Formats: sequence, C-alpha cells, structure tokens
Amino acid sequence: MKPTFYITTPIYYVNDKPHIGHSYTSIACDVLARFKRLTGYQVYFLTGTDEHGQKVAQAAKAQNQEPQALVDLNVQTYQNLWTALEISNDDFIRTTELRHKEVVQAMFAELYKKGDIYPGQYEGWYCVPCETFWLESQSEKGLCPDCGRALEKVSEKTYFFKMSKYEKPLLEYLEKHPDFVHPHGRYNEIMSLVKGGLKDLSVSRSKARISWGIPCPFDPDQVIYVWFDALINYVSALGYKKHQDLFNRFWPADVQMIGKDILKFHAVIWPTMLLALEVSLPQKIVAHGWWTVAGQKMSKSKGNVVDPYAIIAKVGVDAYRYFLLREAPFGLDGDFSEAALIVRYQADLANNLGNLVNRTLTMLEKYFAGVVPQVDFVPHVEKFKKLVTGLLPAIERKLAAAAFSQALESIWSLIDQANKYIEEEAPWKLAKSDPARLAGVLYTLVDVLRVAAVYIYPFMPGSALKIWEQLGLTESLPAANLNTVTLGQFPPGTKVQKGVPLFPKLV
Ligand code: ME8
Repeated sequence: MKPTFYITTPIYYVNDKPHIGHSYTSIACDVLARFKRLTGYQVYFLTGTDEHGQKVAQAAKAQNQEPQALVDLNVQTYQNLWTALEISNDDFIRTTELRHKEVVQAMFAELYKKGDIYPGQYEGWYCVPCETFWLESQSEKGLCPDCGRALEKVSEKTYFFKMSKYEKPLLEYLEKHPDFVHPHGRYNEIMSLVKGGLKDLSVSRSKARISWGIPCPFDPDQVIYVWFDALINYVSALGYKKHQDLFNRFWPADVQMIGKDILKFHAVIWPTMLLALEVSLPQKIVAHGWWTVAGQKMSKSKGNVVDPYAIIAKVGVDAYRYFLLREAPFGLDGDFSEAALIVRYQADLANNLGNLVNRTLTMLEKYFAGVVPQVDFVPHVEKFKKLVTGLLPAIERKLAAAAFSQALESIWSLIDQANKYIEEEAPWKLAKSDPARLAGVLYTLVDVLRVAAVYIYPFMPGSALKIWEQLGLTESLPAANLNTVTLGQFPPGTKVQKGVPLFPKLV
C-alpha cells in the first residue's frame, strides 16, 4: 500500500474570472502533488469552486442571470485555466453539486441535534463583498475592517454555531501541534486570536435576504452561511459518510493551502467545526503571501488585474509557473512585474537551463552522431554524485516547509554545476586531444540532465517532458520514482534528438 497525501486549494469564488493570485495557490499545490507522486505517494489533489452566497447572487442580478446559470458559465473559466496551467487535480468540487449539499445539510443537522447549533437573533453589520458579519466594536465608521467598504446593518433570525465551546479544545490542540499553521508567524497570529476568546458564530442567513445558498434542513426560512458551506468541501469531496473507504484513506488532509486572507476561516472556524463533529483536524494549514502589482492590490476598479493568459502568451506556461514560485518566498508577499518576469526568464530559463540542454545535445550530435556513448571513465563524477545524493532530502525538507523558491535553487545548483563543467572541461578542446574524456563528459551531461528533468517535472511539467524527449528517453517520466533516480542510469546507445529551444528568445 502506498502512503497517501491529500492536498487542497481554497475553492474559489465564481463571481469573477481567476487572476494570477488564484493561480498561485493552485500551481503551488500542483507542484506538491506532482512531487509526492514522484516519491511514491498515492495523491488526492482537490480544487474547486465556491458557488453560493450573496456575492454570486449579486453578480448574477447585475448581469440579469439566474445564479445557477452564472456559476455554470463562470466555473469554466477556472477549469479552462487549470487545464492551460497543467494543474493535475484529481477532483474538482463545486458547492452546487448534490454530493456537497447533502454533506453540508447532514453536518448542519448533526450539530443542531447535538445542541452545537442553536437558534438566536443576529444584530450587527454585514460586509457583502467579504460575506462576513462584524461586530459594532470591530468596525470603524461603519466600514469593513478587511476591505474598507461600507457595511450593511442587519437584524434577523439566525442559527449560531457554538464556537465558544471549542475555544479551549482548539487552544489545547494548537499548543500540542505547533506545526498546524505554517509559517510559524501565522501560527502565532492564530494563537493570540484564539487566546483572545472565541464567540459563537452566526451560520445561517434569512432566506428572505439571501436565497442563493444551501437550505437549512430543519428551517425552510434559513439558508446556510456560505463559509460554513464552503469549508465542508474538503470532506464532502471525499464522500464523507458515503464513501468511507475514500474518506478514511485520505482524511485528514496533509496540506490545506490558502492565501493569508482566509487564514482565520481555516485555522479557527474550520477546526472548531471539525472538533464539534468529532472529525480529525487537518495536518497542516499553509498560508502564503499576497501578490500585488506595483505595490497595489489587484482590483478591477484599478484596472491592474494581471491576466494569466497574457503572461502565458508572452513566456509560456512553464515560465509562468516557475516565476511565481521562484520570485517570492512563499509566506511573504510578492510584487508582480513583467520586467522581473523577463529577467528570470532570460537568466534562469533561457541562458541557464535552456542553454545547457542546447549545448549538450549540439555537442553530442557533433561529436558522437547524437548517440550516447558507452563510457568507463567519467571525469569529476564524484562532484555530481554528491550533489544528486543530497538533492532529494534537501528538496523534501524544503517542500515540506513550502519553501518553493529554495527548492528551485537546489535544483538549479545542479544545472549551474553542469554549465560550469562544460566551461572547465571545454569539450571542443577534448574533441581534438582526448576523445575518451570527451565521451565521459558528454555522458555525464546527459545523465545530469536526465536527473534534473525528473526534479524539474513537478515545477515545469511541459519543459521536463520536452527535455526527456530530446534526450531520447522512452520510459515514462511521470512514472519515475525519485527514490531510485540516480546518476549512471542513462542507457548508452540512446539516440538523442535536439529539438527547438525550450525557452526561445522573447519577441
Ligand atoms: O476566499 N495573491 O475565494 P477567492 C495571492 N471562496 N493569492 C491570491 C490573490 C493574490 N492577490 N488573490 C487570490 C475565497 N488569491 C473563498 C474560499 S475556501 C473553503 C473558500 C488566492 O476566490 C488565495 O489562495 O476570494 C486566496 O486565499 C484565494 O485565492 C481566495 O480566493
């Protein structure tokens, strides 16, 4: 039995199109999913869309459409982008699906039966864009503390979730699991938030005000609050209480990746819901930083939203994936600029990786008619062996800490070393003076490229497959196992096939 790995992205709102920020979380999860598959894990990678709530209802109204028609249309923009970006999710959940709604209603009813959901009267302030209720004391001048927009005053019947009852159990859990929230600074934030006290949470809305949601199973006048509904996707997708084998195999999730904006929902509300339902808590919530453009939040009104397709058209899918993960340390904010993207493209991809592939294959074609030689002496092989042996533990450690940029640096140290090797060995001179050594040098270069391609695959699947193909390798790259990939395995006699440059000059 393979060990398992369950990873989730947030489920994105479908009231608008996805931008680079949304793609960041999905790409990061995709890298982890692909890496885990390459190290022998059975992976379940979930993403999806959050389709209920007032935001969607208002967007539909503004477009003179039924909410269901709008979400059916908009969900495709997410699905199409994930296909374009080669996101390898195993499942895609939509909160309007029956499999999800059934679980939400069952959980809501279970908590009601238990007394953890109870009726009451809600009076307070509501932020429509954020779908969040605020207390008078939390808001200044009637504005939302998160987005700064005007709050609406509401007074209505509601059901509350007894979150206060789980304050102590959550605190104890957090104390025992200091890795529950990553990075550690965010864990500290959550600790102080919980220590500050948890209030009961309003988890239903009057149907008269918001009808676009999952109906409360025992009160026809109420619909379930969109966040209570949305968080449950992580277990409804596994068929909670329906497909127990799938659920037991993958739950609790290993990594729940989110942006820092929704940390409180995932590290406070979600675990208290699970504690109340007596379901295990996820292993780890990983919160990443925020992408801005020229230091500004992306927004339609500012007209600075970066369209993923424009970037793909410019530098290709893989450079896009590479840039987002290489440029900014994962927990911190990053500022997107086309100038920085181009610098990375030229330096790391075109001049470094692309050039290494191109030079190696050109020399192999020139000196050995494109056939990988049989060799018994490989100059400086120890240097490469040392690097390759240390690579897997280093990358495992870095990816476990969501340090994507550092993991890429480690892979690039191998590529740098190979480029340096060409300069040091000067194969064009060896061609005249020492053909045996030349064979050894070129063998090492294709051998290093073979290993590098497997490590690159989770980050840039398309480019890794192109390198693989140009190297003439026929076994399946996605089926490789990094635990057994080492140097010295390149089959002599393989005919390489130089193709078009991996990272062509930008026009
Ligand atoms: O919050 N930089 O959905 P959402 C980095 N439906 N990441 C960004 C980003 C940016 N500028 N903009 C968006 C919701 N993201 C809820 C989630 S989960 C049960 C429900 C990413 O469409 C980041 O992961 O607003 C953030 O947390 C998520 O998109 C929010 O997506």
